[in-house]
Amino acid sequence: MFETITYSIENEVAWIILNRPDKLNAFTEQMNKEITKAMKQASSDSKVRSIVITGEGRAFSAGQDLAEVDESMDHGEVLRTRYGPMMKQLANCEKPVIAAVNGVAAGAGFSLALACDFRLVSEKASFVQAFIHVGLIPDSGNLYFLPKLIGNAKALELAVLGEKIRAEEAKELGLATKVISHDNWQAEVSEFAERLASMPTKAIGLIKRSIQASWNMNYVEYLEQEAYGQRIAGLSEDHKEGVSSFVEKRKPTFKGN
Ligand code: T3D
Repeated sequence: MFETITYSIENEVAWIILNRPDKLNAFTEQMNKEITKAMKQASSDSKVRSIVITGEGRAFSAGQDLAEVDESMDHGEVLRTRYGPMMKQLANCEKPVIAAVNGVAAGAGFSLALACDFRLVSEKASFVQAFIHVGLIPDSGNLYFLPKLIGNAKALELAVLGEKIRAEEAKELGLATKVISHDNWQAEVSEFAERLASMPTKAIGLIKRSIQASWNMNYVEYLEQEAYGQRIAGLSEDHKEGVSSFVEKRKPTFKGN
């Protein structure tokens, strides 16, 4: 069904694995489309409660496949028709999305990791704003997320200088949720993703929406948005289960509804 990625579900976690390891999982048009389709599938599948995006081999993704780039390319159109739909599909996802950054994340590969909700970073991983080295600006939402995460000055520094950021520095900057040693990589990523998959899925979606909404609202508008979100969360089965389990002094079993 997919050629440039693999897609599988295990323990309510959807795994989207970028699968062009000999090209460091660089994006082709087909790969953009397949990631968009896989994200759509995972978002709408009720059996999926968290999503992991990672790379096969030694890289997360080296960004746009430069072998595909030629002078006739309208870069604005490429963003509108290929990267934009992929990033919007990710932004619209109500489930938690983890970038499991197993190796280098460069150019639009860095952007993809930034658009996820969590970044689990291997001790072998690195981030590169490679765009400047090919005379482009960071794209695919990169400069939308990066200043919010690490501040304007540092975002500008990374974007202009294009230097490689190693895992520990990424953690210090606030880019990484957690740095994971190579030996424990698969086990810790699975454990984190499964932990998210066992949480109140609707509340997580509403937390994502609330944070997104807060960027475009004043405080009073936000309080109304919050009341709307809390009403929906308060109607969920997981809310009932959370309260009952507390009163009954037992561990809750959340089912995502
Ligand atoms: O129109 C638009 O606007 C499109 C959107 C663009 C967004 C972008 O992403 S622009 C930025 C594109 N990406 C880059 O410029 C990164 C290019 N790659 C690198 O700088 C380095 O490869 C890395 C820093 C990522 C990793 O370095 P290293 O030393 O670990 O690996 P390497 O030896 O450079 O690469 C290994 C192989 O992967 C190599 O192929 P070979 O020689 O073994 O056959 C290399 O050519 C290939 N590769 C790496 N990156 C890309 C790539 N092939 C195609 N496209 C790549 N981006």
